[in-house]
Amino acid sequence: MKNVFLDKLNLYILGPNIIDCKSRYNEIVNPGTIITTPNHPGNYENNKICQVRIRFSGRVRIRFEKFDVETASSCRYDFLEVRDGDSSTSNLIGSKLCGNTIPNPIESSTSSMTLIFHTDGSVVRSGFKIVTELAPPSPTPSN
Ligand SMILES: [Ca+2]
Repeated sequence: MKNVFLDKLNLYILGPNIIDCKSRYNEIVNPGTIITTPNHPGNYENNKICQVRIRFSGRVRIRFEKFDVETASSCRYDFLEVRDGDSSTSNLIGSKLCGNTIPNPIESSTSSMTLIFHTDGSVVRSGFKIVTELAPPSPTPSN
């Protein structure tokens, strides 16, 4: 399996990158870096705010390989936020993510993306495993 091989290769070269739960938060600059929640595939911990910034030479795409985050309406307990830029206040892409359905890949509009993972005081799951990729350039608008 080509993807399995590449993932293993990247894991070997770059190492897994665990989303950082205390500031100053990590920054990822190498496409192919894998990001997981702490202790994945074991459960994450309660009461954490974790964050990582991804900054590439072009647009960022994240692809979810594993995703299991406490399910709640409006994802009000545990959630992952994907922000379109280099900070936790950049525009949110889509809505907060939770539950156990693998989300579709997400792309940034510029060369950076920020992930924020938040957990509340009870119920933990195995979290996520994300592969970072360089997205193709945006199609030029036609007019
Ligand atoms: Ca929880």
